[in-house]
Amino acid sequence: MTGFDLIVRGGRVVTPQGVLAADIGVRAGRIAEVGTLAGDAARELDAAGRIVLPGGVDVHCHIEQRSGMGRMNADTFETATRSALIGGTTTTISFAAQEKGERLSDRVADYAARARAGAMTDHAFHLTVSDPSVPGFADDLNGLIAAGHRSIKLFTTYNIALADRQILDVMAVARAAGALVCVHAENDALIGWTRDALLSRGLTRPVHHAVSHPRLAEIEAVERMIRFAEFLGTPVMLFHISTSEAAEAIRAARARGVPIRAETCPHYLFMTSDVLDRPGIEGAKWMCSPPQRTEADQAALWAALGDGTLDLVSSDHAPYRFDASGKLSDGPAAPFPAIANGLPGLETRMPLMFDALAPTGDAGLLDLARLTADVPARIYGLPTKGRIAAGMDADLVLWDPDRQTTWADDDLHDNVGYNPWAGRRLRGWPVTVLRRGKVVVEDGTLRSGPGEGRWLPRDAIGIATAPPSAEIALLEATP
Ligand code: DUC
Ligand code: ZN
Ligand code: ZN
Repeated sequence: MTGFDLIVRGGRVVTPQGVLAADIGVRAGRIAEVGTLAGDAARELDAAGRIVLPGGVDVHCHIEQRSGMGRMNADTFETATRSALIGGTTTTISFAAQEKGERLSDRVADYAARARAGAMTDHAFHLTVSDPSVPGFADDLNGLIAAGHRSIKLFTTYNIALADRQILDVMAVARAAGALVCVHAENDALIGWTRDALLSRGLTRPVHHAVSHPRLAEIEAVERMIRFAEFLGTPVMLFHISTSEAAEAIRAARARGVPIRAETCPHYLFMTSDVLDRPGIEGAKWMCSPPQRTEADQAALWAALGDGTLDLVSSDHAPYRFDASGKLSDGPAAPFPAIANGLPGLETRMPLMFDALAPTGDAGLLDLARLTADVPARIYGLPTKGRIAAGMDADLVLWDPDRQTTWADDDLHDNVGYNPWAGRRLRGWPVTVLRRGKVVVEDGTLRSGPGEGRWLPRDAIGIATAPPSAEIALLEATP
């Protein structure tokens, strides 16, 4: 069969086999063939001079969600996912966040309905568990996992933190049911103690937020979650790693076979905590948890991405406007604990990573596809996403490798109203974006509408369980 719906012709195509001069034939929304294609097509896209990458897969973004501090995101599914598409990301995993006392399945139904109406990206949800004491919780969770929601999010801090015992309970359910447990790992006591010590000394500005999240808070909680994963043999994903010591703990755990995976984010790779040190409350725009760290941490995180200690780069898109609806809801002189945490990142993740990695040649392009699309899709159980290969969804991004941009404060397409990367110069731009073979961004202009994205049920995650500790093995052998 030769006739294609679409041929993307003549690009440098980044495939798992290497960077190829090739055409891509698309049929019924899927990649039918990659190679030199003589056949005809209903439509052709000229990719000469373009680098063709798989659509970005952003597996950690907060969309239309109430935070643990009770603040509503600035973005709806429509505004967040339009900015994702324009930035070269075609698949998102955001959160269905249980609030205390409610059934998780009710909350999932609510998020699913809103995403179905608004999302332009293909999408899935992490199940955020904040209250496992709700009657019937384990049955509810098992039912949701069986229905295709195969990742769970837990916190060790904030007012939605679970106790260690509850974390173990959820990890045990996840192991048996085949789900991945994702953890925001920071020690709550170290943060609370340090925060109160700062406040009692009148140290309340955004720059003090970084001090209030000590490196040891991340290190301790990461080490504890590694031990929990090791004890039960449960696959665990550690979110937004920011310190060299945490990366080192993950490296050691992986070497002894613990089923641990981990991610970092652009704001840890390209920013330091200096971003918080601005006059007045301006630094609030850059406040996130964990906070940005040091240049030495940046180097350690890049090394960890290079040697496979860290698996992927997500955005942790957490959008709040710099006004009374968001960051400044407690006023323009709010102390740092009253300021919502998070930065927008759905639109900026791929261009930042392209700018950093593409100049290093084919190896850099392969790393780029691996860290931003392929590995995220494999880990989270999205078999048709993240790769340019026959049989995969035709989620393709045509990059102009030479186009230079300097970001301004008002040029993103989310609903946040500022760009934390304003002033940054970049080389490389996602000019054309296809989602399942449809052109959804054409030379920077959106050609998609609300509700065109599809929910992606997941049959299995991509990480095997590991043999548990001797004590658990004994328990499992005891009827
Ligand atoms: N930290 C989080 O854990 N989530 C959202 C944003 C942030 O800064
Ligand atoms: Zn987090
Ligand atoms: Zn997050």
